[in-house]
Amino acid sequence: MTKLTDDTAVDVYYGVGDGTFEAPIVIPVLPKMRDIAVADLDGDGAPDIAALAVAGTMILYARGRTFVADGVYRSGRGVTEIVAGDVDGDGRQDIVSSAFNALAVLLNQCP
Ligand SMILES: [Ca+2]
Ligand SMILES: [Ca+2]
Repeated sequence: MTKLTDDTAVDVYYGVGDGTFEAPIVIPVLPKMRDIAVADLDGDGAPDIAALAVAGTMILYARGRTFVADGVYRSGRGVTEIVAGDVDGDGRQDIVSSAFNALAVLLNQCP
């Protein structure tokens, strides 16, 4: 489970299994973050994070109980929201973000 703390970090709360959560893991992201999407982007079964910020979309892959950044992709001016879904029907989760007057589509190329 994730929650935006401010515009520079994402908090991840792992569930204990009884309706409560462990202390959050704080993950620094690009400044002026606007939205996040959670999906398994590399197909390993663990949910990853795509964080949309003014400077672009930052991909963070889950590795155990931490997240590893793997690049920033341009997303357009005036970004607002981001979602994950299989846009091209190949079985891999893609990313779509909205900006002032455009959509950015990141087609997942993970093998
Ligand atoms: Ca994953
Ligand atoms: Ca896809």
